[in-house]
Amino acid sequence: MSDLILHHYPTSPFAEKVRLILGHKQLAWKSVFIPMIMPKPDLTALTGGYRKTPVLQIGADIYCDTALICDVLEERSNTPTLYPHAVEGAARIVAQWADTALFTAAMAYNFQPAGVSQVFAGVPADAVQAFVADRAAMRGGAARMAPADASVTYKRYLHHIASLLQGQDFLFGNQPCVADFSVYHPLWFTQERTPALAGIFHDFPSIQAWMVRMKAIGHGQVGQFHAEEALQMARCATPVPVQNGVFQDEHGIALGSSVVIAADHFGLEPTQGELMAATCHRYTLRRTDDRAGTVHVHFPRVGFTLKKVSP
Ligand SMILES: N[C@@H](CCC(=O)N[C@@H](CS)C(=O)NCC(=O)O)C(=O)O
Repeated sequence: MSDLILHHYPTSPFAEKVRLILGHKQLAWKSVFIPMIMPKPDLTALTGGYRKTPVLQIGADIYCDTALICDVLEERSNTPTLYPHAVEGAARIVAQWADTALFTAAMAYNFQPAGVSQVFAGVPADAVQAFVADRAAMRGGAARMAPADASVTYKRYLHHIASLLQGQDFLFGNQPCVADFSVYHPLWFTQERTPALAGIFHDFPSIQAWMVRMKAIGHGQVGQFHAEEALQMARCATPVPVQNGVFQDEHGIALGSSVVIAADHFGLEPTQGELMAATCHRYTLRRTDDRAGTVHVHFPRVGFTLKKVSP
């Protein structure tokens, strides 16, 4: 029985990134569906506040953000690898660009009126309003990029992606790496959720062919699971002990301090706990919850802020 539990919902692009990586690595996993908007009481019982999608749970260890989830899945199985040695730096940088700049432009393009009417077809008006308000709050009230600007930007980015695909099946060679999964997920949303807008791909046959290859990877072996079962798994498990000698102090905050970690943009819900580790890659907090028991919640360092809680 697999111990990998993905908390996600079907239409989440970032979740699609991880689902395909699980398929690519042929890792069996359990699927727990979470709500698309707040409140998400079962998820935040595990994370302590972080609410974004997806979250990976392994027993009493909770991994936030897909950049970290990719590293954890690579540690679990490095064949096939997400980080081919010769291109690792470039692949990570393209992945980070895709998860931020490309995602922002693509989703602003996808959420123009023709896309919105497809995404919300058949959804009651009050649920649409609740979704719009939830995402506006996550953006701190900032408007999305205007559709015309998003369209121009998305097209320029598609040109860059097409140039990477010249003469090869995937962005950095003939096997997919982390960059392929990050670039694919915003385009997947356009293709699958807002097909009225998928004409943007017509001028890019190499991208269309690559998307067919990416989709064919599939989601691997998945079993359905319930949030209550996931919480019970956390309660019954013990977090993996953190390794010694992993402390890289950049903030002047000692291990054992009470701290708060939050994303540095879009969805700033904080998680509070005891700082257990701060490696060059990740932070680990320990926290105890009535429903989840004692868990370790892990975040990547890049993209997150760390602050000491004043006594
Ligand atoms: N940097 C995060 C971004 C995750 C993200 O923004 N996910 C979107 C869904 S695709 C989200 O959380 N939306 C709000 C929600 O699901 O509550 C990651 O890589 O995991």
